[in-house]
Amino acid sequence: TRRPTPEDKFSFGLWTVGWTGADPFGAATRPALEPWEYTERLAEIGAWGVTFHDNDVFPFDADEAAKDKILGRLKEATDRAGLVVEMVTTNTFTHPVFKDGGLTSNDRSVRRFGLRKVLRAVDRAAQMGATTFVMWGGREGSEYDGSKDLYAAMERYKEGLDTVAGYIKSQGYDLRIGLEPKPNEPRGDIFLPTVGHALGLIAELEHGDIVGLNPETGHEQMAGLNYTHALGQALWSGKLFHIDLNGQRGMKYDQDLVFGHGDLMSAFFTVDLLENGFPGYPDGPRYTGPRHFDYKPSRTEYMDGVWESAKACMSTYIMLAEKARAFRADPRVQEALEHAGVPDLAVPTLGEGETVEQFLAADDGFDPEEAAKRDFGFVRLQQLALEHLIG
Ligand code: 3MF
Ligand code: MG
Ligand code: MG
Ligand code: MG
Repeated sequence: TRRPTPEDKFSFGLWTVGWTGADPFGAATRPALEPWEYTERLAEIGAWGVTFHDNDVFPFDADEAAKDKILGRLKEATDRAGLVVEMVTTNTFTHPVFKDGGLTSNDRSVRRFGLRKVLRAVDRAAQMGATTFVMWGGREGSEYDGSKDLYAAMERYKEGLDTVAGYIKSQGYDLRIGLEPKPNEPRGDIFLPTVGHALGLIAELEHGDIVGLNPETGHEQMAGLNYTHALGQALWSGKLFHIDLNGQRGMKYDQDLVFGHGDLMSAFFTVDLLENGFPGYPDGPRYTGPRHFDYKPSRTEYMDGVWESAKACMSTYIMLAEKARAFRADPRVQEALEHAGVPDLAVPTLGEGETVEQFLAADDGFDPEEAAKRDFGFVRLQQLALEHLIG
């Protein structure tokens, strides 16, 4: 595979390569490096950007002077390495104070503290030149349904998001918010469990125009859902602001495997959508943002494995992009797509100017028994995709 270049727009969370392997059952298996040590290496292996949580780089209790110092040093390092800080996010899940949530804790004093923490991180995101501010509400949720007034929880979530989005506008920051849905873990059930739920809440916001999504591969798949479909609907809604690519094998804990090391066929069509867009809409919505990885180098690996796994994410993406291009260009595939009726789905069901009355009165001479005999050839199409994928 060719080497990644900045044009690929690959980016990594500092918490990904920076994960030391500490999990609920075991201690860290690797040392922690300084933030600038990670950024230097990421630039060397061909990344274009980095992202971080406030507390990936400065401690929870850092004062403003300490934040200035550490962020200044990080900015220097990323500038020197030619890296973009494309996204910044807030950690409202690690500290015990957030055990019942940040924006939706039952404790109002915690909500006020949490919202301030988010707003301060927004300032820092703008200062670092980020254009996306991700909000993953990992502790917003419950284990026990009696513990939450679900109406109030949505009210508070909306209040929190509108406050943050309104603040971004009032400060004139060039930032958009990306909500990151996840069905569960660490809470038994997390609010905004899927892309669809998040789209529903965004539609109710006052400042929803700058609020969109940051869907993660594994998060949708943990709920048994189709990540590519989630991306498709978010794009259609004009809400695909950012992505978290990784790998997940089935409905279990959040595995954060290397991109492609989970459901490979699904990863192929994810990349196909990101690179080639919607086949019937060449001028339709396209995702042009960062190819951002939110994965974890497995705990079994030491430092070599950290960099090998980061390279693997990028090279998998590059290989899949090449294969997806070849798939779309293959005359056999074009023929199979025609046969499958894929282009026909882009044709409106009613005729141009056809009224519902005309439509009801029209006789199409349609024979459902004959139409039911159609062989769509979807399996052949899928097999061609598989041939390209493993060929
Ligand atoms: C958890 C996640 C998060 C989010 C991050 C915001 C720690 O499963 O995916 O990573 O991605 O908080 O980007
Ligand atoms: Mg995750
Ligand atoms: Mg994950
Ligand atoms: Mg994520």
